[in-house]
This record gives sequence, structure tokens and C-alpha cells, in this order.
Amino acid sequence: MAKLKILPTDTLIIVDMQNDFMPGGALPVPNALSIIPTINRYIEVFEKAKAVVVATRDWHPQNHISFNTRGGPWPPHCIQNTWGAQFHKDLKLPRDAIVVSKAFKEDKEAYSGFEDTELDSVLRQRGVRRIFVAGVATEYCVKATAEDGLRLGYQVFILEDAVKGINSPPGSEERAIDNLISKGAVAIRIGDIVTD
Ligand code: VGL
Ligand code: ZN
Repeated sequence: MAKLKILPTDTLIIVDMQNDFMPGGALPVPNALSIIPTINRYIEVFEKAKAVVVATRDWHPQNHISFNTRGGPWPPHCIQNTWGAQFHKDLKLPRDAIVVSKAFKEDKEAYSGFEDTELDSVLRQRGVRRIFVAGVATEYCVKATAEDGLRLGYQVFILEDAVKGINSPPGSEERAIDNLISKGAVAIRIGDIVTD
């Protein structure tokens, strides 16, 4: 495969790299720290290409429907304006990164960065055609964001070396990636991109 060149109309979407999803957080994704250096390399490449960098964040109210305190599947996490909802300090987000907050309605879960947000219209305004998805968790918010991207007509790339899943049961992360590929996404790694 010829290497991909990142264009100004491309977008890197970094999903939910927040403290609560890291070790020590309320809902840790195993080994999530290990992808930070690779995400930072992608950020550099996209910045150099003048491509848009988007960071989504899970942004729940205190009494969110997804919390086990309300019968939901998850421990309380990523509560608005808390440490757990902040991006991890080692993530080198550009100053002009677009931050997209999601799942902020008390009675509604939203895994996708496109759900109830301005993301699609912002990308459309900028003429974006291809989205490159990184972050956590592969089986949940990464998958939902990529699926919505495909539905909305974007060409979708999954950055295989820059996503991490909860992977419970084992194999579920790989299954999620295979499922995305079957729907038309393309899985790539940093070596597949022109970086000089
Ligand atoms: C996520 C579970 C609950 C995610 C968010 O970012 O994948 N997973 N809330
Ligand atoms: Zn959540």
C-alpha cells in the first residue's frame, strides 16, 4: 500500500483521553497510557499538515443515566468540571484543537462524538472528507464515533496503534475493529502515513 499523505481537509479525532479512563481513574481502560506517545506523534503529523485536530470528551452530569447509581452499566466517571473529566496531562493537544463534549444530557447516553454535538457541522464547514480516529475505548466511544462517521459519509480510518479497548471479555477489542473494517473503515498504523 502506498503511504497516506495527510491533507488539510483531514481530521484527527482523539476520543476521550481523560483521567477517568486512565489507570487510577474511575473507569480505567487497561494500558490506556501506552497509546499517548503514539497519539502525540499523530498530533504532530496532523498539525504539520494543517489538518484539524478534534478531542472529544465524555462530559456527564453528576446523575447521569449511565452510572450504576442509576442502574446503568458504569461507575460514575467523567463528571463535568472534575479532575476525572480533564484530558490526561501528557496528551499534547494543540492550542487550536476543537474540544467536543458529549453525553452531557442527564437522561441520555451517547457514545459517539457526533451525537447531539456540533462535530458534523464543524467538519462540514471545513470541508473535511476523511476522519482518523484514536483514543478510548475501542469497543464503545471509538467504535460509535467511527460508525457515525461512516454513516455521515466520511472516509474513516482507525488508528490501530492509537486506540485501546476495555477488552472484556478478551477479544472484544479485536472484534470491534474487525466489525468497523467490515463496515468500510480502514485500519492503519503510524508507519502507513508519510511523516516527513
Ligand atoms: C466510554 C464507557 C462509558 C468511552 C464512555 O469513552 O468509550 N465508555 N462512557
Ligand atoms: Zn461515559
